[in-house]
Amino acid sequence: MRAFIAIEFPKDIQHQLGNLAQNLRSSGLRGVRWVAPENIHLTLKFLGDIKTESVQFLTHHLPTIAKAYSPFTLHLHGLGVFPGLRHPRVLWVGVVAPTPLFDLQRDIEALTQRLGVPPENRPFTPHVTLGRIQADFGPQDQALLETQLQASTSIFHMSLQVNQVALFRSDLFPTGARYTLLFHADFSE
Ligand code: 2AM
Repeated sequence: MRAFIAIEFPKDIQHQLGNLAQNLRSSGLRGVRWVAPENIHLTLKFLGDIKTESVQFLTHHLPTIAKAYSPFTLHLHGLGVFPGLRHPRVLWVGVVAPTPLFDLQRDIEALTQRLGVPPENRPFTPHVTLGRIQADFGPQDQALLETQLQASTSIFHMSLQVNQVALFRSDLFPTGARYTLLFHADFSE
């Protein structure tokens, strides 16, 4: 099954981020495949296709990793694009995170390497994907996006408390991906 490890977002944050995407859409930005609000999350590790035994391994080991952490706060602030404004592919909301998020991601990376999941070849850059740029994204959209990115640092700021990490299954459909929560692994209180 196709799976990934992520920080699940509360409904109200997903809703606010969905509204943010809706505002960008209403400003006339076209050529973006928007992430459905209920799918908005922070990816820690994309696993690709994994076996049922690997899910069992994660069910056993992820809680041990999670227990070593205490709850922390994430701040969501500003918009950006990967890999850069000249050829944007992913439109994201920035994440300002404390050191434990990076430690957690590193621990998860080490755990999943034991399953044979290939390591990331780029440093972890926490972000929340809002939309993916499509082939019909034109020069007008490019100009509009540039303006929106410049304005974005002052338009919103959200915070959320993180106290668990989750394994999700991802099923791909012509209408888009559907994510199913497999389990949460809780931090220590
Ligand atoms: P993203 O948040 O950086 O876009 C679930 O599919 C998540 O896994 C996506 O939100 C995406 O993270 C990440 N993902 C999907 N396909 C991927 C791939 N081929 N390589 C790396 N990460 C991927």
